[in-house]
Amino acid sequence: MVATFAEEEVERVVEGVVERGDLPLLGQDPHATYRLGIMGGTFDPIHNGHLVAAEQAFGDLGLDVVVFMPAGRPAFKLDKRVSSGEDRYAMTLLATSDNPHFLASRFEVDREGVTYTADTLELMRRMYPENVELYFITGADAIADIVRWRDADRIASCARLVGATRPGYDLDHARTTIAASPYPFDVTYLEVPALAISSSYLRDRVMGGQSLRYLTPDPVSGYIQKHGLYGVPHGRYES
Ligand code: DND
Repeated sequence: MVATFAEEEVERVVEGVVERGDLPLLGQDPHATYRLGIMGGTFDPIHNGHLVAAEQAFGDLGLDVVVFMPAGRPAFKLDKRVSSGEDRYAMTLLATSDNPHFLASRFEVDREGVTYTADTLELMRRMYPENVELYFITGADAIADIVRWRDADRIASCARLVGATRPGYDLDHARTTIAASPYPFDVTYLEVPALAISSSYLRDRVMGGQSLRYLTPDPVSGYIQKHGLYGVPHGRYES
């Protein structure tokens, strides 16, 4: 693995994680293998498409747990208006709280500066023992792009990838792009029930005063209303 963080930096991060307790404790039995899923996203807001993709990965790959990790300052959205990390983390926590094998993590939200996936995965790879395998879950669209993400070679050396189908995205394109890449990506592709939902669609509905029911868990809709996110029309409070 190409390491970029000094040992002291990794130790400092581990201390923070232990203090917050929001990453799972895995790897205790040296004779067992553990599988940790990481679902990275902007989650602005989180929706049922994200949840279904993660649940499918959990079942199909025999994961022990899936950690939802809202991006702190997403590298690729620096020019866009994104809700605060606190709001996106709170919505992620609400959306995942009733599923015993889902966790929401502040790992990226609490990190200063731009949050790159390669940094997250290197830190996690170095925090967990070797018997904990990391699986980074993304939509198929993101899989095709990943070769252009910062330090894609470091991503390939730290984690396996899980590419979930997403309506409108062609798996062949993702497969060809990955096969042509010089980096040793290990990708498992998953067929996920097609949910043609996107965060931008949800934001547009909120702006238009339309319900989010059945698109995202109700507590997330309630949070959006209470906190006036995405231009919720004033004077209304309903899910
Ligand atoms: P998005 O903004 O696409 O997340 O970010 C996905 C992850 O990529 C984050 O962890 C970013 O930090 C990382 N990233 C992107 C670009 C560059 C770099 C890192 C870098 O380090 O250089 P969304 O909240 O929009 O979506 C989250 C995931 O869910 C995505 O993988 C998306 O494809 C997927 N998704 C669906 N999957 C199945 N059915 C649906 C979906 N809607 C979104 N309906």
